[in-house]
Amino acid sequence: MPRLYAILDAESCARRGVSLLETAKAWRDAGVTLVQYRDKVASDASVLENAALLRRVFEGTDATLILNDRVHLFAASGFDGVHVGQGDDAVAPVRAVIGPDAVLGVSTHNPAQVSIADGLAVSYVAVGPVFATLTKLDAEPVVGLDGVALARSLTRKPLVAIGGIAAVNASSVLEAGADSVAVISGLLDGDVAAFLRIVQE
Ligand code: TZP
Ligand code: MG
Repeated sequence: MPRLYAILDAESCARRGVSLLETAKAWRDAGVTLVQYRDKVASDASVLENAALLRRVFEGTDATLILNDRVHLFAASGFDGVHVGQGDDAVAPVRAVIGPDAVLGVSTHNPAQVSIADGLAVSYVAVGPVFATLTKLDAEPVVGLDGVALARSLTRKPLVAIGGIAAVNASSVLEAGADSVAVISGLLDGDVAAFLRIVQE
């Protein structure tokens, strides 16, 4: 699994006045190979429209494209997988909808949720928020680096850490046991190429 899991969050882009597609192109050009498209507010039609444009941006690369929620749009999106949270559809029915080969990720926020996710048909387990974040206003309490290490001890599935991760702390998160760092603000407010270099060191 790539060490950088870039989350292209429509609201975060809009808040900064940057274009979703131009951001995607910059990430592609920098060598990002795992991208989640997250859009909590747009209509299904506009999510599908953006999904098609994003597919085109990454055409010819080996990038993996993941849709946040909107499981019902998975087939039409042409993406490689979906990511669901604890409050979203339960994992088993999602797996049934998307099929055995699609990537499926689930968010967890505490050890009990990690252990449960470990026994489910998910491709990876996300844990967080690791650090405080302004991106998700309803985020659960921070789990810290200790929470990442504990999650690591509870699952052998690929572990993705999320929440408040930036170039300055990404290495510590990987050292705590994460296979990959999922990042929203840290990529929009920083240098993507530099971020990639840091996590690949
Ligand atoms: N889930 C837990 S924290 C978070 C999500 C979606 C937001 C992460 O955003 P950022 O800007 O990388 O802290
Ligand atoms: Mg969700």
